Amino acid sequence: AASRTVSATAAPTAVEEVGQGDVFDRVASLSQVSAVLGTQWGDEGKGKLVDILAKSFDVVARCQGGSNAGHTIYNDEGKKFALHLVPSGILNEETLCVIGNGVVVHLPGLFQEIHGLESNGVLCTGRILVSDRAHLLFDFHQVVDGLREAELANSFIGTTKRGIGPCYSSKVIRNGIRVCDLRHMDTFTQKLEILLRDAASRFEGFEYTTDILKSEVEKYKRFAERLEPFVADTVQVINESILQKRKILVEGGQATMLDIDFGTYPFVTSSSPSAGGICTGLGIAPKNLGDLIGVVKAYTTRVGSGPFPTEILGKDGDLLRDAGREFGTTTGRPRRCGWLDIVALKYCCQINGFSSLNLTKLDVLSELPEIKLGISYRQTDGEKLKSFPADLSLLEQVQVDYEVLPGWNSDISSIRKYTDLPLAARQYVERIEQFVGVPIHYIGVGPGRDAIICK
Ligand code: 2SA
Ligand code: GDP
Ligand code: MG
Repeated sequence: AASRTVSATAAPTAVEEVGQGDVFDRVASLSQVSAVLGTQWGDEGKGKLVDILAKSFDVVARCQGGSNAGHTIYNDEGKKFALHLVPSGILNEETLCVIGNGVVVHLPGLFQEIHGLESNGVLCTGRILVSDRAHLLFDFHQVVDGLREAELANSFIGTTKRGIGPCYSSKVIRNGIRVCDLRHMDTFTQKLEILLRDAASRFEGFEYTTDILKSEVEKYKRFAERLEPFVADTVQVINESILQKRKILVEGGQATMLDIDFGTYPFVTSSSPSAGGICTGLGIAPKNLGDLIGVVKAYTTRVGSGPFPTEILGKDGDLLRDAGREFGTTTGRPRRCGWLDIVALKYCCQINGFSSLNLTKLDVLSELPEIKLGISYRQTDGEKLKSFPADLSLLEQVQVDYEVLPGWNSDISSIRKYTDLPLAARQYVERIEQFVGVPIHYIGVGPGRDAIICK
């Protein structure tokens, strides 16, 4: 492919009132229970949209995942916050933040995050609730995550090593420890001993002694006390809020292509980042779900291993990574970059039934002379695939058909009205809408809170 020049985007600026009226009008009309979900392989910019929408919601809730998530948001002064477990509504003082039953909670990480926020003037106590049904993720889960990855050698998944898979494994095999277990330290100790012994018998490199158990239990006795004011029956809180007509925004972590069922298994995370995870991870009945907003990056990134049909390898991929500052929010890993994959996006829209989309990082494409959309997959014999394949050996070999669109060659980061976007940028947006059949209501043109266009 021809080499392209792309440059870094402007740093976020403070909120400008100009042009924001449209955003607030649109946001105010969202359903009582709405959700923001990732549509690709994560890092689409979910955190930014949740932070913007939070102003119009009473509650922001996470339903799955854990501190593998990295959601980057900026306050009005342009100060950056990277959130992992704390919902992205936390910068809006009026918002109650809920960590639902479907989330796996690493308490040392949660307290560190809360400390970081509070030392930056963001009040957390009394504003964050943690489900008593959520599973606890221990340091040993993180060790096991690393040992499993090492054991996989060249076929490693590329996890964040935050212990996510091992913790959900405990949950599903039914020997996990939940937040409510912190109220019974005797049974907590017995349960933890079983988990640690189990890990030691499975992994040669895993050390277990009674002293290790004792010190972990002592640590958790202190955590239990600290956590108590945050613990709640969030299923009750959420459903009571629904009855009281309070507005609830669900914040997805990761994305559908990393979903344990729908993603590129086994190169996925261990939870359900798609629509189903909202119901199972918070106890919200399907009939109460309203607007589901899918967040789509204007190109694709993926961090970790696994097939990526529209990946741009070499120098051009590096240029896109630099322009979009595509490095992991949690691990700092460089993200793999590629063109927008319409086949995967259509599959994702089918699964989630989005009411609208937020196209993000359109500004990052500004200096490309031409932009490609991956519109269909062909097998090696030339036959077109009808849907996104389950079989990775097939997916790894597909040839992608591209539609090539002209670039717009101008900086769009300060544009706030859809009609002010260059024609080629609007054509790109509208072509995506045509392909997927879901309207794009929001367009991101920069990382700052104000850098959003309503369509
Ligand atoms: P895990 O740790 O078991 O959930 O990893 C399994 C796969 O899921 C991917 N995954 C992610 N992909 C993108 N972003 C994520 N969050 C961080 C971020 C990632 C980071 O915001 O940048 O900092 O590296 C995230 N979390 C999990 C992971 O890469 C594996 O492919
Ligand atoms: P999330 O995990 O989906 O919340 O996304 P991340 O925070 O991991 O990664 C998205 C990155 O893109 C963050 O650094 C955001 O600040 C940034 N970002 C979000 N929207 C835009 C946008 O429209 N333009 C640009 N240039 N950056 C954006
Ligand atoms: Mg992220």
